[in-house]
Amino acid sequence: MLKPQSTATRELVNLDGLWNFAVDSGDVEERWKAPLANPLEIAVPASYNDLFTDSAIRDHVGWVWYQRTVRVPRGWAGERVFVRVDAATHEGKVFVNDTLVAEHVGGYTPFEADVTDLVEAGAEFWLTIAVNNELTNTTIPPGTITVTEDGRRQQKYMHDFYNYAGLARSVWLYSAPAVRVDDITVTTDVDGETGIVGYEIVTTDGSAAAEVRVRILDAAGTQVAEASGASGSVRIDDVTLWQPGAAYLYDLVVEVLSDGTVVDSYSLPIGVRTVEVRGAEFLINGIPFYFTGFGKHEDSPVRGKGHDNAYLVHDFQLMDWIGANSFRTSHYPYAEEVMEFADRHGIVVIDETAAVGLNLAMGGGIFGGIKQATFSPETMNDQTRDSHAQAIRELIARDKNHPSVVMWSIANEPSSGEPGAREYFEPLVQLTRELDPTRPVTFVNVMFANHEQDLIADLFDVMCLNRYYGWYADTGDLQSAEIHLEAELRGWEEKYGKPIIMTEYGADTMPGLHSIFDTPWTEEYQSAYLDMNHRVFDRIDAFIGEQVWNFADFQTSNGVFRVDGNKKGVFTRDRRPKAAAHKLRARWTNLEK
Ligand code: BDP
Repeated sequence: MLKPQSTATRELVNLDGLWNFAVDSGDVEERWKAPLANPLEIAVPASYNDLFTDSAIRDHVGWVWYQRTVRVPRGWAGERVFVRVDAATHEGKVFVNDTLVAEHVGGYTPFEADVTDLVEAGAEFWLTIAVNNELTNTTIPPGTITVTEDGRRQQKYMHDFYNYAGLARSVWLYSAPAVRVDDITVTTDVDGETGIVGYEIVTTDGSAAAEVRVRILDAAGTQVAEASGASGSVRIDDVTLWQPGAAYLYDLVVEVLSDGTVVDSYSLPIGVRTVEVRGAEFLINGIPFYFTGFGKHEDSPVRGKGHDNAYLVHDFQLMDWIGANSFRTSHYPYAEEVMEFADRHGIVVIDETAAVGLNLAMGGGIFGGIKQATFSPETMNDQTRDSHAQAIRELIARDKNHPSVVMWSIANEPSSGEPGAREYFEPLVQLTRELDPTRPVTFVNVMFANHEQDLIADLFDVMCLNRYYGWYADTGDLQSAEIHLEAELRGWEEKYGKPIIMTEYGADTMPGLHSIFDTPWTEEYQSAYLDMNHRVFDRIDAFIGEQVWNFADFQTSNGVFRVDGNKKGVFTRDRRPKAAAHKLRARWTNLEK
């Protein structure tokens, strides 16, 4: 799915700003048909939860309403007009005046509607977006809604981060010609000094009367290749590769011509690079790559998951400062601006779906809840898997052309040692490979499904493990933790012989708390914990990467287990370094792998 852009044939209006807002109380029917009564004002983009002082809004389970007027630019007569929502978490309905124009389930991927027939160039219309935050056993991520004794609906979920909701990314109005580029898929390869760019263009012109022309421009804007036809491949002599830490982007300019005139043009930044898993190595452009960096979150004070370009720039600056060359989009697809930034700055991304919390074993075990089978007709079932398949389709459709994305992660910490896991995952792995045969596929394995218990790891290319020896196990005893961690990693290495990445390891740390002993929560303990992990990683040959949990402290669901959120950040929630940040910087800026 193409991100809207302004080109010679397309125009773009950003609809961010202050909108009217109301929580659905169930007492007004067809709310979109009139201006919201007594609305609040709300910022878009932002999660709505932390903006207001009313806990009834923060804890609301169900629909909320966003509304504003939009004027269609007067020059758009004769063009197709679209409303595009970058994300509505977790379900969205879009209304133009009285008409429902789009519905979408899945909180972290975009959707759009062609509203041409309902609007007029130069005139205003009412745009209403209803957003629902409910998670059930058939949504991705899953959750359950319970009703308290006094009748309040409560949302429960099996993931750690707070269930922020609303319009956390931009909303757009854009114009495009009727005959236009609808989709582009690019794959790249390298032959000596020559780059090979394979492309497939889908146009809206069913009759295929229009011609397609493709040109590649280098970073200076000089044309280096051209071709015609909706699919094919072109060669770039003396290619400059996209490399980790040394990004280089070409522009793939796609033009649709009708009777020799350009009727649409779209320009896609592309990077030429290869990715391959060979033995226990992860090769980017044929060179073994060692991942350093973090599992991140889209999370900041007040905005919740609201995309913010200031945090975007600052977070990447901090990653650069600390020597991180990569991150995982734990635990959902991030804003497209983040992916484009990674492309431009040579940061490597493991791109994850929102399939987090497919795990009822953990809830039953640790938190004392009722033990339920994760995979069963009443819990994660065929419908859950259908939603999961859709989440994979939409992630790949959106992110397939980003050179920074080197691997798909289709789930975080599912209950992969439970009966039914293999039946659930096998078709999803197959689907991912069909949709994108060029990138390795992984899932992120939970501590309770080690190499002896896990039932699905062999389906994947890279073993991504989350391990908390010294935190959730062997708490405060780093000597035992070191022995147990090494024993397990050797077990994985011997059993599968595939590359291993530690995608999560971390210790909650209260900034300012100190001790001369191995005392959990102190800044010294976080550093000692990381050192212990690193000693072990450096002893394992199949080890190809380390991503600390987490880049920054982040907000979690209500409950007694966290004090104001998860404190495993190497940076605080407002991005100040804890002592461990300096430790990591010393390691990662000197790492020879
Ligand atoms: C892992 C999860 C992650 C949590 C982390 C933790 O993947 O989302 O935040 O543990 O407990 O299980 O800190």
